[in-house]
Amino acid sequence: MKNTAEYIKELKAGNRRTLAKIITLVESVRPDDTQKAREIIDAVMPNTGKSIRIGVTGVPGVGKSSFIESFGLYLTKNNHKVAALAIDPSSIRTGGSILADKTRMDKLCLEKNAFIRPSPSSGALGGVARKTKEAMLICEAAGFDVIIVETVGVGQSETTAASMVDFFLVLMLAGAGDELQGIKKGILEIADAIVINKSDGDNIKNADIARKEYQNALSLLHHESPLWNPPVLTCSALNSEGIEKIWQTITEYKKIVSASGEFDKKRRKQAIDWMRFLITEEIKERFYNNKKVKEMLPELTLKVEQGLISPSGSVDKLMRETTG
Ligand SMILES: Nc1nc2c(ncn2[C@@H]2O[C@H](COP(=O)(O)OP(=O)(O)OP(=O)(O)O)[C@@H](O)[C@H]2O)c(=O)[nH]1
Ligand SMILES: [Mg+2]
Repeated sequence: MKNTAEYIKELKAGNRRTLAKIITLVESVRPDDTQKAREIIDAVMPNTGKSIRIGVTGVPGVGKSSFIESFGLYLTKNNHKVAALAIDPSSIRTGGSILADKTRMDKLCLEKNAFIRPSPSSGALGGVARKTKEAMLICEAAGFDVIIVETVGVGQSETTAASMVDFFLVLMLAGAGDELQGIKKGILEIADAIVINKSDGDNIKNADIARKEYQNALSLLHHESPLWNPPVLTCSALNSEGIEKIWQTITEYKKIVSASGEFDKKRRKQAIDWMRFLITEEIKERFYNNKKVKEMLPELTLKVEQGLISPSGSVDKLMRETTG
């Protein structure tokens, strides 16, 4: 097995096998692997951050994988190095679904300037997101300048994905007149752009109607950045139409918010939020793994259930054991 210094050297040189291997270390549950991963990430931190990080979300079937294929190919043709990562805490990724993704991204998979990594295996959102976030940093250290983080629109995964990217893209479909129904509350607020996919064939007209409706809906909302009005665009991932416009929109956004200092400010805030989140996770883990807590918790739970001790009283008891 290679030592950390060798890994770091090969990673910085852009070695893809090393990149994949290090992400495997990040995803591993073995403490010695995670320790090694942590050392590598710390060592390459100065080499990270030089990418544009793009989140892509949308309901199952909206065309996320097809979009990333099309968008990714456009970017590699324009001399970008593209990494596509995923956060998918909801499903256990079987061989089958990875295969399905790979076939949907079969051309992008073959590109030497593209790197596709399916979601770390399912688990709590926080854990899955941590691994994806670290994979992102590692890809940046390997010289990837566009990082795409895909997430399926379930649970809290969109807000988590949005909190680790610079630009958040929400893919939508043109519906049958009730476009604004069934959209998860809050999703429009965090979108930096909405893209109506499958704008092709008979669907072009509907997509255009949907575009106008969403644009109206968005104009009523308050975007996080005062300098940016999130646009609504249409595209066909299948026919690779409308893709260039999306990239232009993202680069335009980056230009505007970089000039005002917002870009860096948002990243700094994300880093601090992330640290706080990890602290909370770490404390929880240590608490529940504490020997005394493990011993006392079942009995205290029973007592709370029977009304023999108050919930806060039981917490006091447990805290005294762990924090002295
Ligand atoms: N007509 C048309 N079909 C599309 C387009 N994009 C994707 N599709 C089709 O829609 C289906 C779903 O596409 P995917 O790319 O797998 O969608 P997804 O959002 O990744 O789906 P999940 O991975 O299940 O969340 C596939 O049959 C695609 O061929 C498009 O632009 N136009
Ligand atoms: Mg997919």
